[in-house]
Amino acid sequence: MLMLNSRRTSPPRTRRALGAGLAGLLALTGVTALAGTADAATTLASAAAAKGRYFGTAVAAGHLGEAPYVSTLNTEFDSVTPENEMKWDAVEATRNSFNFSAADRIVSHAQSRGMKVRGHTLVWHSQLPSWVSGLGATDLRAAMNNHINQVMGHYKGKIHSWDVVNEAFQDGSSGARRSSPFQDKLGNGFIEEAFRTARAADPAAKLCYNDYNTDGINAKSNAVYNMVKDFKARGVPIDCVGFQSHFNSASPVPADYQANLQRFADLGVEVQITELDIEGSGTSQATSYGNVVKACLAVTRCTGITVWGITDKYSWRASGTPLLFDSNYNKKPAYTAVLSALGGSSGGGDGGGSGAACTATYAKAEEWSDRFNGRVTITAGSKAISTWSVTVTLTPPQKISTTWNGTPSWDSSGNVMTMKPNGNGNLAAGASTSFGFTVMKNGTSTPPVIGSCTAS
Ligand code: 9MR
Repeated sequence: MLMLNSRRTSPPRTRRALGAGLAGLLALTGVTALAGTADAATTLASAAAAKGRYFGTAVAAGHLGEAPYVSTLNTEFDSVTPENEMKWDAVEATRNSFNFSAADRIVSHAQSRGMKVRGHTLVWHSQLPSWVSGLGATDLRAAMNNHINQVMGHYKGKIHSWDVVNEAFQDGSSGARRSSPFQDKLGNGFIEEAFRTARAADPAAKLCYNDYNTDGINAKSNAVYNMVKDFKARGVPIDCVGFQSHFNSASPVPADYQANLQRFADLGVEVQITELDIEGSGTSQATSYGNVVKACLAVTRCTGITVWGITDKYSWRASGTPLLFDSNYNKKPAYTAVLSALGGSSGGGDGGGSGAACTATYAKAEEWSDRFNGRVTITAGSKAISTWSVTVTLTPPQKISTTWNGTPSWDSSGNVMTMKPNGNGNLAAGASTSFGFTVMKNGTSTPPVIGSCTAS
């Protein structure tokens, strides 16, 4: 017997006549599954935390108004790195005139949810305003130190690790420094100076050197290794080395990845995987992701992993699919591999399932011009369950007018509904139940994102 449920908690929902819900209910027969979103029993962040690590992602402030983006961020990650918003051109486009508005949005989002923040990045040859490149040595030194002081000062106490200097070494076999205004005008000492200034600006923040193509043992990573060794020997403040870990078929995960992380860790610095993405798809991508996570877990001083974005649709690799969630925020096999390598358990979908507490699958039912019905089917895993909980995230300005066969509650944004049983919590192993709802489109037909199914 289906039970109609029009109970609402804050904020108030649009109310519709009972008839709309009944019509939708009837239409729920013969539905077509749109997006399989069966979910993990736990999340990347909680699985990583159980291993003493953080699991982060690059975030763009411009996407923080997109409900599924935010929902995935809030559910799965416990550290964020502003993808571009803290770079020199973003915060100090004009000399000594600082604009922190976009970066502040990310930091306050993270702080209000207890997430850590990585600072990226203070001294880098790229995304550098032309006024900086045009300065003479004396002025450039003053500008660099002022930039570090102002930016670190603004975020003092809020950043767990700063990429103080980014990408200062050349690719290839030379092991030489990269030509940049800093290198060319201030000489080799600019990195040391930046780190000393940074230590004084926020003594609590960990100070990292960050680079790419340093993931395996090679000429470039040897050069960075020698610099870190020298810094440690001379007491130049450095706490961590970031390994960006941008991989593709031409630059796969190196066989000596773990050994390379370990040799840096043995110098007495933390190692962090800072910008992970792996071009590809399916099983091979998943295997590579799993190997990266296993390498980090095998190195005691590898303290966290950050992927360089949440969803493939916003990756800097415009035509690639290098991330853990596809363009519709569905979990990819790579997600399942990462969660599994972290010791988490998948709720099904892309390759998981055995022993899962429950899975949740979304299907769209009847659609009208102004609304559509959705159904979520909950299936118990290999054990009987007595209750379940699933989140349904809408894209604003959508609203839900009616629900049935569940007990809804709402978050403060009004976009995320948590559905719990309404007399249908007891399921034998492998048994299913479903709940339904009517979405008022308000101009947007985007399907809702179904979050983690948890059960007990
Ligand atoms: O993902 C970033 C992209 O949106 C920017 O256009 C690009 C500009 O240089 O920077 C990207 O992020 C880079 C990061 O800051 C440093 N390491 C390499 C990253 C990918 O290019």
